[in-house]
Amino acid sequence: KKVGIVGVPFEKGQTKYGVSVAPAALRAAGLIEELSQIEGLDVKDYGDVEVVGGDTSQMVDNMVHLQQVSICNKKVSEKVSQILKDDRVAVTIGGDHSIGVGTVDGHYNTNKDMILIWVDAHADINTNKTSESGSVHGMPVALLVKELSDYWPYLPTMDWQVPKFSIKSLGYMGLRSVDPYERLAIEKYEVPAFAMEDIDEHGIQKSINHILNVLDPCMDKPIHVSFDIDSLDAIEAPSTGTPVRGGLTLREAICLMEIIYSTGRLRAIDLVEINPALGNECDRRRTIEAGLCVLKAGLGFSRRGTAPRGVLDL
Ligand code: DIR
Ligand code: MN
Ligand code: MN
Ligand code: MN
Repeated sequence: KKVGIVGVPFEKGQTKYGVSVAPAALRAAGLIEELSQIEGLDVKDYGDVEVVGGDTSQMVDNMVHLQQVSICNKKVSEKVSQILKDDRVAVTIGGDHSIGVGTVDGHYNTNKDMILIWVDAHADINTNKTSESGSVHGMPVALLVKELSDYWPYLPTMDWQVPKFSIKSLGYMGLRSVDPYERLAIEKYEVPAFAMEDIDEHGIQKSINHILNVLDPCMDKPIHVSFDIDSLDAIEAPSTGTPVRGGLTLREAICLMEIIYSTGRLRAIDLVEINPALGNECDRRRTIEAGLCVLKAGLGFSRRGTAPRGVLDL
């Protein structure tokens, strides 16, 4: 089992300072060492994608820092493709969620039959016409899916990215803050979406298994998980830009990642929106630790340790 790690210190997809510090903060917290301790896992650190400036004038209505987002995502896409071609699971550490454009584009270019699980409090499927914030981190899914390409104006500098990924290969987990037009898109395309009350009703295992079954009934497609740390409850992950209470527990998130890992087809993980500049030292540590737990669960770490298996005779 082999994994490649790349950091993307990018924060122009939203407005708060600090989410660009997350790759360094996770490395300082022992990211590479912790993952290397997973039995049989070969870890290669690809370093960080270089983030440069760009034209800051608003080129497209209600779409802030489009050029910087575009320049960065092109590099992210190429890097993710390279890691996958090196036969490694691609783990991308953000940065804000606008980098999901690059990670999914890079994965799609390598595996055309990939499916995408978006784990998030938010649906991130606004266009510049439906967004109330103008922040691109609320738009990556809408940029990626071909079914919504007609709803965008021409986006200068984004020519490298042609939306080819189908919304039929997308599923959501953890939703609880969805904007009206986002809901419209989810309903129109019948995207399998498990909001928090659905997860309450069915439990985390049945919920994720249902999504996997809908998107990939033959159980042979490569899986991409784009994990926004704000899918977790704000108590579990306070250091994030747009926290929403009432989210996943860390145990549910670990269970979710373990189930996806156990398919043997998890090929890419994004971990985004950790903002070490928000909150106090305790908040910061808790959030980073939660992120590490999520990654480890997705890469084969077993919580069981040497504990015996609980057997239930029925
Ligand atoms: C909101 C918030 N739906 C927007 N999105 C966030 O700006 O489009 N995504 N925070 O992670
Ligand atoms: Mn997000
Ligand atoms: Mn979010
Ligand atoms: Mn959103």
